[in-house]
Amino acid sequence: MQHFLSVKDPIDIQGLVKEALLIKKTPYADKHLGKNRTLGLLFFNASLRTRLSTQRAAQNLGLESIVMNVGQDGWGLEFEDGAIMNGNKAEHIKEAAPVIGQYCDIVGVRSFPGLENREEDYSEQVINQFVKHTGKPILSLESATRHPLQSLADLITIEELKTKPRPKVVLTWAPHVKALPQAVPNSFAEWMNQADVDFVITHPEGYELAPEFAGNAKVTYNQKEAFEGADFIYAKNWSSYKDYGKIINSDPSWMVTMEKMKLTNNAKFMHCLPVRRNVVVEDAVLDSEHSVVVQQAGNRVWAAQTVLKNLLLKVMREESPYLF
Ligand code: AN0
Ligand code: CP
Repeated sequence: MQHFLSVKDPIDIQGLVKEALLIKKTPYADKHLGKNRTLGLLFFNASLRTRLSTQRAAQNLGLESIVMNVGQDGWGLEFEDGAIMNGNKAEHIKEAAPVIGQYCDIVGVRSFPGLENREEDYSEQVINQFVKHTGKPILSLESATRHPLQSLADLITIEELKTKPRPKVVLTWAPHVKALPQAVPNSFAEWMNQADVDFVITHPEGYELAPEFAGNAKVTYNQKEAFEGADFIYAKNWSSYKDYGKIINSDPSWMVTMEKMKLTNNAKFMHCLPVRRNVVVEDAVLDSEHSVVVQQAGNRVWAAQTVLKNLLLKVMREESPYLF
């Protein structure tokens, strides 16, 4: 694995999940792997889980981490090639990224989409420019269109909790007060389409995900029908891809309720968090045995640790091929 940006980077996702479950059992087995190495974590947006779980994962590997809220504390960064920088952007990515690359062995980047220009967001300009100019492995901490560390943690959670070889997994759109990215559902769909699950997506009309992410998943506008016999319900809000970045429907009847959970096969309720109670999902579900959101967030450590270990091994192999 050269970088970790999408489901396409790991060679074998089932192997990665197995490795993560082993690391969860023996978290300090690789405590010396990261000696004298540094992970940089750059945040253009807020975070609780990604920031803390990735730092904890680094710590378990003996890696130092340095964290910067670049969106808040750094110089305004320019990403356009050939820009005349007479506005409010003080520094170009062409200098900033290789400078950061000299301080770090691996660099994590969180950068949400602007939700105004679909082509620009889906070109993944920000994370791709870090890939191009940093000279070090790049770890996505949620980019404009994907959140692969979340999806790996989700797959680990499904693997731990499934009660049959091929569970029914339902991704359901749910209401929200703000226009949110498609990154989490895109990524979840991309990973589920590669996993051994019966995958169904349900949302109101107009919330279709980009075809390259929805893939061959079954899609239905009938939420209740989707819930029938489900083993996992994964709720998430997203803004429209078609009418880009817009809230075209915030129908509260799409909230996940206990009544709807009764249609399922005693399903586990999943959400990447943060979640707005009684908007996305009602208290009764989050406070019930159905909810596995805390365990799911816990698995972010093992997802990050597994990916960091693989990136670190790749760096070490390249530096000293005779050692391997
Ligand atoms: C973000 C999103 O929907 O992409 C981050 C989720 C991990 N959520 C919010 O902004 C509420
Ligand atoms: N799920 C997730 O990525 O949470 P944070 O935004 O708090 O990092």
